[in-house]
Amino acid sequence: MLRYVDTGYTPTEDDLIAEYYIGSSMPLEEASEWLAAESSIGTWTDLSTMKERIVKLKPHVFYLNRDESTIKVAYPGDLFERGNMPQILSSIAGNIFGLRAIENLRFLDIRFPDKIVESFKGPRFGIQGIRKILEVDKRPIIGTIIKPKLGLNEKEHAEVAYEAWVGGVDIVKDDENLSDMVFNRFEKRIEETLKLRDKAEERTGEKKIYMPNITAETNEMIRRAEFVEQTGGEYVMIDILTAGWAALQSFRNLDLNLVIHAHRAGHAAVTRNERHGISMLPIAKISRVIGVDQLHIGTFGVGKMMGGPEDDLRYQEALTGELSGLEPVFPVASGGLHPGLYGMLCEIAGKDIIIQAGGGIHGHPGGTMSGARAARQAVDAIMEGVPLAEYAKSHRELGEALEKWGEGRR
Ligand code: CAP
Ligand code: MG
Repeated sequence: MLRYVDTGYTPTEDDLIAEYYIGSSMPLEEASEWLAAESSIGTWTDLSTMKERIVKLKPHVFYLNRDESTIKVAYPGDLFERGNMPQILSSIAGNIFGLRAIENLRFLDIRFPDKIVESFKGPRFGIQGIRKILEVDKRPIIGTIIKPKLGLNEKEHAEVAYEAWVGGVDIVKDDENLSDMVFNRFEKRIEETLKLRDKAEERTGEKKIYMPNITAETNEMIRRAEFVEQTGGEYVMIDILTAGWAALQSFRNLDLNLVIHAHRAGHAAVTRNERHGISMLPIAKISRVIGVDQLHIGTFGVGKMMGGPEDDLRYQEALTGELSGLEPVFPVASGGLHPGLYGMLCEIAGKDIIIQAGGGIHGHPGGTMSGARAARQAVDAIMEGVPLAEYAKSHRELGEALEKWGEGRR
């Protein structure tokens, strides 16, 4: 029987390395053999069809940590089709999740070899490209999600966006479940909202961005993106996990002149259980390799959604650290944020982030425009190094926000 565990093996630069947690009643070595075979060239028994040439393609389980029950597998690059993310994931994150020999399996991390990364597009704009479009150098980018999530008609949606822009936010985005609805048609919403974006730019003298959610069946998604581009939009948003990796790749491969904002709705179905599924870390790297420009990674433990600061800092590093020379992806913090949390957030995550708040802007006692002012004032206070409570004494809207929601401190 072919053996895959070989702790004396040194991975080459052409190997793809995947790290897993294995929960099995079998000894770790034995479970690793099952995993390595099923994710590459083998199956549950030896084969009469196996050839010496094929054996050269076998992966090596070169690292085993018995205390933590984790392993690292080096897969020869030729096991993977270039530029085909579904094929890569069908191998290293496919059947192995259903093996009877392994009750729990978590795909923890990935290292792509340069040759595979080069076969994908990677981010077209990245942090620098986005800062250039927005003409915002150093401060965090301020965003809002139109709320309620669903229900506003096209004109109401555009008006709420306008108030947010005029109040001081840079970016307005659709919610992840808003697409082409009976009460809010996609094309009309884009037209109305971009019209008011132009008006907001004129009124404020600042660059303003609208991120329409184009998530749909792939060809329809492409058609919607083209409509956005023709109507003068510069950005689109895609729910990358519900749309799927192939759809995202098809979209990115078109090389449209549109920034891609990636929403990760549904990720927790695979990321949440610490003993099973796929960690957000490989999801962040895969998204970057395919080529999103912005990605939701969580609120570093200060907002409404799961995820603590240590984890989110690792996802941030996956988006912005060295990865085969790819542009860094802008990390997006969103979910339950309000101006009173911005200080704590920037202390943890720094200022190279996009901070989004839906409820934390449209729930302001003075309405959306006041909420946007409060958000901008909080960011100004952070940039000037003034404590939020201090700044609020001379900035009414921030004061009202702090009064309603309080200030989070570390
Ligand atoms: C935020 C948000 C985002 C979440 C998703 C929402 O709204 O638009 O979808 O941030 O979580 O609907 O909850 P609020 P994550 O500001 O009103 O909470 O970013 O962690 O993927
Ligand atoms: Mg949302």
